[in-house]
Parts: sequence; C-alpha cells; structure tokens
Amino acid sequence: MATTDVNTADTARAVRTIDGVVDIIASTAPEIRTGLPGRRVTAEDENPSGETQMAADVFADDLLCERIGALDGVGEYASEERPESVDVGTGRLSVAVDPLDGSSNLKPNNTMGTIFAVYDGPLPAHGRDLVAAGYVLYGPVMTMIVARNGTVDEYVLHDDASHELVREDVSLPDEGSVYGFGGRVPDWTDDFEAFAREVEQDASRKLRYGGSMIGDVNQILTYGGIFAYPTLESAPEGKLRVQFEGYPIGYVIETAGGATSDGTKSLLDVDKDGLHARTPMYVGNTELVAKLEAALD
Ligand code: P6P
Repeated sequence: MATTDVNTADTARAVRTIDGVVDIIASTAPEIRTGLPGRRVTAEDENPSGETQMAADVFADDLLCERIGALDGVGEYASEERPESVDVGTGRLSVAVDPLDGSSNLKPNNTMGTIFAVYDGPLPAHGRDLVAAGYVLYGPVMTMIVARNGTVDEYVLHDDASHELVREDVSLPDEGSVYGFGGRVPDWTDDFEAFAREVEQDASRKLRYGGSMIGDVNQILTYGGIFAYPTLESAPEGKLRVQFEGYPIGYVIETAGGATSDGTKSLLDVDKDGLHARTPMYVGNTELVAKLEAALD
C-alpha cells in the first residue's frame, strides 16, 4: 500500500476511533449519572494523586475503561483513578480520562464532569499529541462539549444514551463577563492576588466559582472571562492534573478561540514527567490570559 494510502487509511481509522470514544462517553454518561445516588460514599482507597476516592469514581472509571478499551484503534487507557495506564490493545491512539472530575462535590450535590483526552501516541503524552478532547457536564441538563477537527460542538445527552447536536463551532464571547479563581485567597501568590484584585475591580465582570472545574470552565466557554486554579504558596505545581485536566481543557478552550496558560506558556506546551503530574491552570479570553502572564512575569 502506498504511503499516501497508508496515511489515508490511518487517518480514516483514527477518525472512526475518535468518534467511537465520543459515542461511548456520550452513551455511558447517563449510566454514570444514574449510578451516582448509591455511590456518594468514599471507596477504601485514595487515587494516585492522594485524594480520597469516591465509590462513584471507581464505578465510572471501570465502565469507561472496559468500553473505551474495547475500541480497535485504542492502545492505552489511563485515568486519574489508576496509578498506571492500561494496555488495551494495539491501537495507535491513547485515551486519558478523568472519570468524575469534582466527585468531592457529590456530597453537596454540586455539578461534576467527565473529561476525556485522545492522544496520537503513548502515555504520558504531550499536549500537542492531542487529536480530540472534551467533557460531559452533569448539570440540570447533561451536556457534552467535544473539540475535534478544529471546532467545538455541544451536545445534549439523553437518558436513552442518544446525543443531540445543539451548538456547532462554539467559541468564547469576545467580552468575558465572569471569573473564577480556585484555592484559598491567603494561599495565593502576591502577583496572582494583585491580578485577581484588578479583575474584580472591573464592573463588567462577576464572580462565578463553584468548586467543580467542569462547571466553572463551562461558565467561561458560555460567558467568556477567566478561570484559574493558580500556583499556590502551598502547592507551587498547582492542583490540577496535566494529562487528565490541563491538556484536554487547554485543547477545548484554544479550539474555541480562547487562550490558556500555566503562567508562562500554553497549557498544551507544558512538559511534565509522569502520568499524574500537576500544573497551574489559567484559561479564558486571550486578553485576560495575556494580562495574567504579564502579572506573573
Ligand atoms: P478547591 C474538584 O475537587 C477539583 O478537582 C476541581 O474540579 C476543582 O476545580 C478543584 O478541585 C476545586 O478545588 O481547592 O476549590 O476545593
């Protein structure tokens, strides 16, 4: 088979696999949501990041690993809940998942999300290896944001496991109107605090921080503005995970016309060792992210 043919065949297979991952997550999300009520309890263990694991985390992860791992084109599966990636076949693509981001919000019945990242290559991968990424938002309406082929689309997920395209080519509004900053204020660095105070002074913007990243990021995608889980004095590396949160959310926001940063460069250019490395995260309108980087410089 000529090289071009091989590339064409490879591309077609990769597209089918990406669509397969999206379909599996869209059809599994209702089952995850239905399984939450009985799983609002902590599991016996901690996850590899040393956080208390909820029974719901393990439940969601097992479902997704089994179903995504069964796709021909997927070779590796990894999640925030597993110390190592799982070899699931000979496929070229790898899938990294945060099965239930914000599961600590189960107790107050707050929003949560399922985040996915599809990489062309082995794990841990690099942000520029991403070929698709997105998230499910378990809100009053179950929705899914998918970034692939240079565009971001939004779906409504139905309990019958179908998904309905409701918005195409989603992009951040030019004038951002909300901001959300994580971590304890006394734990912020002086430079970040000065930036936060400046953002707060702008009468056109209001605070929207819910303590669950997917809900907070979806506010930015909807209204524009900036979300940050910054470097903290107590956590210089930040809190959120590169492979399962930083890269995929960076890919979504940049595909939607926004900007992202770890404080100095795009989240997609963060280069960290290890599957569970963390990074500070700043995502939102380009002008605000540029101001943030200047403030931390
Ligand atoms: P804090 C939820 O536990 C999470 O992982 C993210 O979804 C969220 O952005 C962050 O942690 C909230 O952290 O320190 O505000 O509780």
